[in-house]
Amino acid sequence: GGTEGPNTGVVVKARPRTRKPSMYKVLMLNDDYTPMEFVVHVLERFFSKSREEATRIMLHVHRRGVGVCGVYTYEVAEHKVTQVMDLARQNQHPLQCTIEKE
Ligand code: TYC
Repeated sequence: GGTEGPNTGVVVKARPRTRKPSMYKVLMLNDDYTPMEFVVHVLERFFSKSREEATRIMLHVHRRGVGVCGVYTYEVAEHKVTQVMDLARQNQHPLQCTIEKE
């Protein structure tokens, strides 16, 4: 603050502390029917992954059952899930996506 001690004429700006938002993982779940190429497309389109990274994540989910697509604030994570589920439904794929707090 600028009010304590002898007045130096120096004004020190208050720096209000901000809170970091909670972050949320968007998880992709494996299933037996969604084509691998569709999952790669989803990861490229909605999670801005390169073809190589998207393929790596898809294969991880295929082998392990679940994988992280990305980490976002709640609103963004929720929007990603909605976009993925909408496109999957339109294409009649059972692909499931969910959110988990970090
Ligand atoms: N297991 C699917 C198949 O063999 C591929 C797949 C991968 C599906 C990842 C969903 O999140 C998924 N066609």
